[in-house]
Amino acid sequence: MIYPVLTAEEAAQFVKNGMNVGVSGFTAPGCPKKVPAAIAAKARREHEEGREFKVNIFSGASTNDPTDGELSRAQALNYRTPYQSLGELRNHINAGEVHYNDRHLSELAQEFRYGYYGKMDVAIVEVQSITDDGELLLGTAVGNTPTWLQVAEKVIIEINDQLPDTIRGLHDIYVPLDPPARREIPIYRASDRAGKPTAHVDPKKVLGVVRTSEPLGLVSKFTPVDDVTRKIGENVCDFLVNEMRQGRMPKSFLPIQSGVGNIANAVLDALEHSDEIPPFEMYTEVVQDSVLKLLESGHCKFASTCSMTFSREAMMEFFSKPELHDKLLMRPSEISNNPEVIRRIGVVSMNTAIEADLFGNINSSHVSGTRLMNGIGGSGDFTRNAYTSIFLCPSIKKDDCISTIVPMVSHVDHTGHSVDIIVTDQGVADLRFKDPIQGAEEIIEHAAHPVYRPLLREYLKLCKKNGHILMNHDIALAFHSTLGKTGDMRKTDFAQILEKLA
Ligand code: 0RQ
Repeated sequence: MIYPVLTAEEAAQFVKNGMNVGVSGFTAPGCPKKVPAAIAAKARREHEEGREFKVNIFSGASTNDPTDGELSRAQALNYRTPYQSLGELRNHINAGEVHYNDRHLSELAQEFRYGYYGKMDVAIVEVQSITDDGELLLGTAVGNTPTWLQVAEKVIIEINDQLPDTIRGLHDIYVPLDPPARREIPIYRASDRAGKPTAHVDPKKVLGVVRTSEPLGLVSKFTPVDDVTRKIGENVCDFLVNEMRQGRMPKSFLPIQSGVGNIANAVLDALEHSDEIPPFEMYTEVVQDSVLKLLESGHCKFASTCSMTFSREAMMEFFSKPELHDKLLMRPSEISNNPEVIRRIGVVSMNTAIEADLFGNINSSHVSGTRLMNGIGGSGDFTRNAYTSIFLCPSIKKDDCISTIVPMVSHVDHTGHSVDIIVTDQGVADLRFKDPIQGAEEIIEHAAHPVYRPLLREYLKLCKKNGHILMNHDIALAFHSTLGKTGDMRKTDFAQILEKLA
């Protein structure tokens, strides 16, 4: 091997205060595991000696504890984009200590190539192997790595010896040309391969290789399906079956995008157990253990993804079953979440909302409109371009104190124009072929919890009928202000608020 072998500490010495640093991976899989923590340790030393040390981190999506965790604990993050989901980093962002820019995941790579962020100083990339002429076999996620390898001035490689040879062939690396030279992306089915099985880097840019031996996969956090999530899953399944019966969904079905977490698991579980949903493909950004089960049972014929977000056990199982390996491809986020492909192949999107309002607007990212939870992730990429866009959430939270259906969302991530269906444990609100007022009535009757329906109906009555959309500026956010003051949205008293203002 022509590249110098470095310790993580030696590699971290190349990273200086204020640098733009790209990291491989998408969610925890595929992220570098040793160098980011060594950068955090360097930051601590610099701070102790009274020197500034912060970096800007560009990733595929959320990362891992050595990256977002260690760097935020070391106060070493200045700017972070496009997504995060780690509690400690979230706290630093909400305290105003880290500049976080929540972006559509499909767009960051091209935005970097367009020059929006200046130069990328260093990329840190986990791989299975690298050849002397710069062919890289990537790990268990792709993220924005192919673009980082193109744009970064220098590259640090982590070779993880736990990544098996059998990962070869699971990647589809395709980077579009930029406008005005861009052509169509040649993917016409979820299973089409558009690019090459390996990524490439100019060997002259490689500062060195750090050898690691880090376990693959996540420590299991099994969240069992409960009564509420089971009901949401069943409602989604009934909706999709009806779409097929009505001829709005082809009998052969369409590819599915599904987010992460227990609601997504419950939906996939319901689809698996339906007698009427045929085997389907997935065109999605992350696959978790439930998808491995579907691939094994044949209910999922193929999964196109950006990341294998499997538990350790599921990861071992996947690599021990070569017969599954031609049923999965990992692509760069710019392709796994690509609007052109999503619209062409007719992806049915399913994402979880924090809250939805009576006009179909969705808040995916900011609790009570201010506190960042995670970010929009890929939900916007899929929602805006889906064949049918579905949002899912329990109708109430925290023992009835929170209604997820509110008069007006406290923060907007997806506007009602992009949202077709809202599913809760109460039912399915179908916003298609309705004007905003008809949509609001549909949402109250079919998605809101019965405890909150009278309040929501009262809100509509208190809106002045002076336009296309109903709105009462004085009480539109009263659910949220009441939650803030009393901890219980049920205590919302519209009449009292209006009386005080009168
Ligand atoms: O607070 O932790 O203090 O109890 O917010 O709520 O119900 O645990 O959230 O794990 O189901 O995730 C939307 C965040 C849902 C997720 C979201 C409070 C609640 C709790 C978290 P506590 P839950 P879930 C695919 C596409 C955006 C990204 C996306 C997400 C905490 O699905 O990040 O779609 N989505 N990506 O109590 C006040 C409300 C609230 C509320 C929740 N209405 N009002 N507080 N909370 N709703 C994946 C990728 O892109 C990788």
